[in-house]
Amino acid sequence: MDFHQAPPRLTNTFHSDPLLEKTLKKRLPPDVWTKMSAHLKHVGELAVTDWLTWSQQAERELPVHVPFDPWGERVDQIRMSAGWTQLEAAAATEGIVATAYERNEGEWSRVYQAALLYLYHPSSAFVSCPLAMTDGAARAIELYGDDELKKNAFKHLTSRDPKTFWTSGQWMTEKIGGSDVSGTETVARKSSAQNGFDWQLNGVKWFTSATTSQMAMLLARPEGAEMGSRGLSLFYTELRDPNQNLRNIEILRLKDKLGTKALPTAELRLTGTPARLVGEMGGGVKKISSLFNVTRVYNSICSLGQWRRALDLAWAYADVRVAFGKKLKDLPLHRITLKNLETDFEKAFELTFFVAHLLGKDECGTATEKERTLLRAVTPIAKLWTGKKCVEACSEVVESFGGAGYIEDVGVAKMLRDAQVLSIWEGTTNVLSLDFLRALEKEQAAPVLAEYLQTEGARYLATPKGQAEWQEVQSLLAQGQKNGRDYLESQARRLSFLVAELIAGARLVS
Ligand code: MFK
Repeated sequence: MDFHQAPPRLTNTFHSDPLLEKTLKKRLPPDVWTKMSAHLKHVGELAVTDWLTWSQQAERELPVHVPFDPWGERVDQIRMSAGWTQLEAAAATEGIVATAYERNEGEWSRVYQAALLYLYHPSSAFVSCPLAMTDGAARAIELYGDDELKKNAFKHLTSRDPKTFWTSGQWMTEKIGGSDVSGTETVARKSSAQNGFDWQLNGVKWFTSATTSQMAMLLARPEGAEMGSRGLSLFYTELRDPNQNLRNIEILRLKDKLGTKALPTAELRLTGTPARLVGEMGGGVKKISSLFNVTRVYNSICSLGQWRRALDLAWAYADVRVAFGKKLKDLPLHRITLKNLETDFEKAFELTFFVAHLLGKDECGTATEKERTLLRAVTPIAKLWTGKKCVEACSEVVESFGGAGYIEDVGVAKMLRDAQVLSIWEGTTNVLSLDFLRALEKEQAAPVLAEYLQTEGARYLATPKGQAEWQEVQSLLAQGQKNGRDYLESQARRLSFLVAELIAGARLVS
């Protein structure tokens, strides 16, 4: 009889994840954990049933750009699958963004949200991307928006009702630069409109993820403003009029990407697009950093979720695949290979949920000055470390399936392609390493990190690994002082990785 391989099967991803329960139960107040765990069980079930089905549909029925109607009228529609739409609605219903702003769990609200997102992301076909920008936009409005934005857009972004829920885009990248936005060519011209949208934008935005969103936050240079990034301001626009026609925006094309194919990423031309200024004129990069610091936390959580799913599949396969007379999970080298990925995963988990808690404390006003500095410094290193490690883990998981891993319809090859974006968007590994240096220099984060490690992390620093990492950090900083800025920059990635390992190690043994 023909041999048929049993496929790897997923079960409720809350129940199959003892680390999630163990870690959060240890750290959270019992009443918060009781409420949260009931919700997470429900969400863990959705992740292997409806959400999985919808995400598979969204991956099969990819976005289509329809530039013209049959009669030559420019329409610029993006057709999305029903699966994508259902996943967006589910995100609203489960409160994936709302949880962070209702703040019913006080400073733990972001941890609650992080756990929801962690379970949602791997079955979301990257609807998690618009959610990240939606959340970031809500934060930027909370900090800088006027009453109108707070009364209107903010309510939509944080709604639990799919009918009123909006997602937001974040348009920074232009042809001239993605990491370096100083050359931004989009120009904002004052208009005489009386409805608050008293600016018109002209320019091309080169990568705009989730172009189906209802609104966007973007950078543009008001006419006459200085060149360089200091001359940029933050703007808000609503993409469509009440008839669902784009407001002076042309969709030039959808991007043909390595992964995240279900996510509509487009090039846009703005041709007098009506916009509102957010906050005072100028300081656009500073203002939008409140948005991208949130999306960077999302990126860490989604890296973690993606990594967990890859490992779940690898273990499930190791449980059904037999080679050399044993299940793969009983082959010592196979087993240790997967276990090593779990060790790094535990560290990434600790680091990510630590950042989520700091963010929640900051937003609820319970963070101390030192905790705010820690948040500023740890956000970029958590993002860069989890993003990079997730790619490594997904690659290893593809290999753990042998030749089957390389075959498209098995599904893990897609996970590797998708993972690659996690170390690129929202700041590449190098850009974030330099952002970590920015935090050390501008916010004087080094003594705060040192104090944290020497107190909360004392047990880890006493281990040979912790000691070696700490000594190397001190030596790099000392050499940086001696050899100058270029040297320090050349070591920024190493420094960031070491500090990520140190904080994660400290959390793991605390
Ligand atoms: C699944 C998860 C989903 C994730 C969603 C994905 C959707 C992706 C779609 C995208 O939009 S991807 C594009 C994202 N683009 C980036 O992340 C930009 C990457 N480049 C950087 O981060 C550069 O470092 C930066 C653009 C910020 C450099 O700009 P500048 O103007 O040359 O930096 P400068 O002069 O050092 O900083 C200007 C101000 O911002 C300073 O404040 P002051 O005005 O008070 O002096 C900085 O301190 C502040 N600043 C910069 N980065 C900051 C920050 N403040 C807080 N946090 C930060 N991270």
